[in-house]
Amino acid sequence: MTSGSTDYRDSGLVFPESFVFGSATASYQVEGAVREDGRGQSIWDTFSHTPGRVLNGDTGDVADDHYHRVEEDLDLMKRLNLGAYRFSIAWPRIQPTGRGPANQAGLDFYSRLVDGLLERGITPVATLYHWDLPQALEDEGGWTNRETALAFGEYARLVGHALGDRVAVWTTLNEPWCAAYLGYALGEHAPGRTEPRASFQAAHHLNLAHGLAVQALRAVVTNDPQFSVTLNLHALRGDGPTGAEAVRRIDAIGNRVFTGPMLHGTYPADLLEDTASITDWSFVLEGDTEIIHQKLDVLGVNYYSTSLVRMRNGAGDAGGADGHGEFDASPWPSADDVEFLPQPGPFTSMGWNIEPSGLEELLLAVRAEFPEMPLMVTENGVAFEDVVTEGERGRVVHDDDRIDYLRRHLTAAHRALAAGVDLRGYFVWSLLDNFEWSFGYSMRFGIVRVDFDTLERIPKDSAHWYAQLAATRTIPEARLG
Ligand code: IFM
Repeated sequence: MTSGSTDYRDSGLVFPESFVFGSATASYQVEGAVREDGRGQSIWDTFSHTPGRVLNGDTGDVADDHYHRVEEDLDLMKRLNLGAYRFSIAWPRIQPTGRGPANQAGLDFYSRLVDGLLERGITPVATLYHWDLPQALEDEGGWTNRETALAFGEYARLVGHALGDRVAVWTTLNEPWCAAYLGYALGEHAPGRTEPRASFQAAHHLNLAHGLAVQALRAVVTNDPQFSVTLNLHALRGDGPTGAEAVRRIDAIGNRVFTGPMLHGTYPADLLEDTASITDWSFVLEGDTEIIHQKLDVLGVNYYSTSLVRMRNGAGDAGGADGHGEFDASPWPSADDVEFLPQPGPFTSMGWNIEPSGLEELLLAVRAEFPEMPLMVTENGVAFEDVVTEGERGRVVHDDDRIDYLRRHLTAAHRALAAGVDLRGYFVWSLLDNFEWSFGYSMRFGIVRVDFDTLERIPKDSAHWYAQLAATRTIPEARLG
């Protein structure tokens, strides 16, 4: 495992007083209770109940049953010394069909959650969209339909009105890259569509939804919150003489398609050129980029691994002239001529390479492009095959590999801080083992194990380790059982 140069300690490092240590989850991944208290159907209900879409036919019907166990989970967060909790709000709990008046029971659930956090001294960080689009909106085109962005603005207003006196940080979208490209181009995520042109339309409407949501929230909140978005920015490395061109191409489709309009107020010219064979971007209407370009207080960055890219030998036209069906479905529409190379291990259970220095590189790169923007690592964590053993005081999980992963990544974050990055916090993904999208319950990212038969929570060793870090702001020396 590498973590950059070796002259930097990876334990005993102290984070600044104001640095926030939190943990994150998302509604569909943990809540369950999908048919309760007026919740409508989401695209993930439909997708997970469609045979063949999710490993083992798993669904989020029960998940971690967090909806019913919220008090227990809040107490757990307190015991783990979390300074902040990043959760997402299920749009279909608030508006079962994505339109119309708010469902009070849905608002009440999140209101209780926010109050419970505040009572325990934990800062609420709320995400409006972590992929559970109301199915009724998908039936009208989903994110390919501009109306969805407008509806999102209204949803933001309703939520902001109810919780806008207590939420400290509002995040509009989580990882719009996944929503647009995994959902509408690769088809591995809900709604499972494989339409390259539609995925760019979805990306734009997600951007527009972000801008409209910030505007709506700003108009109704009564406290003084921070506004943000969370992006899974791709940490790209180029291989060989064509590496730089390949990095530019993927950076445009994967990163700058979002940061361009959100933070610079314009779509990058090279993105529009690269994708011209698929779309003319005529769905970007006059005034849209002004709406998308809202002042943000902090940018959320999710980081898990790096990608190594180069141009394919003798590559032809990218993505096919009409953008339909000439190539296998890909999450990189218009970039079939870019090759993603295998990377050296070690790997996580997801098959992702473990490369902590990529986090440092990414934070430095974001700082270089947006020097004034405070940053937060809103997700970082790892799925490994945990082993449960019987300890003196019950069942335990000695997940030294996860502790090692977290320690190395926190060290990388600390290096970025030391290099002058305005990094405000770190959220471990995830608080609980949960529904890992198309992998179902086969991937365990939690620092707390969930027994999916009994729903019992078992803090893993990494949870104790993280609790010590959160309490002392100092990277602990060794594993704590
Ligand atoms: O579980 C997901 C999360 O929902 C979004 N970011 C990546 C995580 C791990 O795949």
